[in-house]
Amino acid sequence: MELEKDLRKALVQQEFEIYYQPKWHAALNKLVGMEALLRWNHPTLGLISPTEFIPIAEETGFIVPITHWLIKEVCEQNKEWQEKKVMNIPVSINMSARVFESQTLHAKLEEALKESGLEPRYLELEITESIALNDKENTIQQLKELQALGVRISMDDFGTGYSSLGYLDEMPINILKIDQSFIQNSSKPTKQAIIGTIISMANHLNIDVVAEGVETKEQNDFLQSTGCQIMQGYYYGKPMPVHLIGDWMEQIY
Ligand code: G
Ligand code: G
Ligand code: MN
Ligand code: NA
Repeated sequence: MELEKDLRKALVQQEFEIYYQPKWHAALNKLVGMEALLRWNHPTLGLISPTEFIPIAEETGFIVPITHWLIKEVCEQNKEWQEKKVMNIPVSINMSARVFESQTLHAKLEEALKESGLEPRYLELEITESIALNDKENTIQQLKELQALGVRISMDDFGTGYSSLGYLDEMPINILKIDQSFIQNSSKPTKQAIIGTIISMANHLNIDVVAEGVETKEQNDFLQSTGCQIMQGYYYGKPMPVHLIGDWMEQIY
């Protein structure tokens, strides 16, 4: 397949770009994090969405070197933001199961942190519920080793997978991101009930909650009144390239 062939060369040809999407604390009214989201500037097809190329990268295994590159870039970028006093916040990276299972993740993280000089608490890993299903004990052990490095673990797209509520208690995670499908239907009483339950459970388990896909003031206000303070979504900011972040900050602060 054509895309697969091109994907093989994309890393060397420096066709990937990292966009960053803000996470905003509604009550404190300040930036509290960024999520790194991969973009592919294809030489002839233009900008290709990760929903198109991530599945191919996962099947072929290219996702492993791509993510290693991403980790290094994000650590360096975040360190630079700190040194230039642009911002002082954790940045998260999405982890495919394939990368998590590759057994090289721990070493790559350690290396990128050391070489960049970034403190580990400024790096977060977003995993999904699917990651843990195969071998739960092993997953728990691996997550603990990553946390021992000092990075924080976030459960992405929460509520869309197969995990039970008990799973949350067993998994060593620090942050839970409520999937945007709940947020975007949060005018519906049933979705409101689910969101409320997720937030209160997370609060009891001492897990931070982030709402994903917040697009409107109504959604923001409902989430805040239900006990969720950290918002991510178009209402606050879209994923953007590094050179546009300065403008966004001037406009929002
Ligand atoms: O930014 P959107 O930005 O279009 O991302 C689409 C999907 O691709 C999301 O599910 C997001 O988590 C995923 N994605 C974006 N960047 C990465 C990445 O670097 N690694 C992995 N595994 N998934 C990513
Ligand atoms: O799977 P993950 O949660 O990592 O993917 C995030 C995806 O959601 C990215 O594609 C990102 O561009 C998209 N996204 C972020 N905020 C919003 C939003 O407010 N509305 C919609 N529709 N998509 C969003
Ligand atoms: Mn994510
Ligand atoms: Na998500």
